[in-house]
Amino acid sequence: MKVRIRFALAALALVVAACQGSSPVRGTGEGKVVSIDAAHAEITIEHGDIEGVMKAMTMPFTVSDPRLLEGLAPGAAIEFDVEQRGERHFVTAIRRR
Ligand SMILES: [Cu+2]
Repeated sequence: MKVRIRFALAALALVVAACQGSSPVRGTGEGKVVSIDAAHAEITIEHGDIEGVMKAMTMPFTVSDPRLLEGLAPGAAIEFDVEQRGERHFVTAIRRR
């Protein structure tokens, strides 16, 4: 049992190291604003394929700066830059289409 836990911790440390060591993956997507949660600096976007980052889906993103959400409303067509850091995705720029 102890050996198994130690192995699991070692594997986890490797994954964490791999995530921190790699530079962030970036991409640009197009989509539609589904909802905005300014209090949590979060925007949910229905987006198309983002080459090198992810397939088409609807999902929430954290914005790197809450001011990016100013003047946006559900239904707005946007183009956005996304940055993947480890398991998390951040929107770093939003442009209206
Ligand atoms: Cu997505």
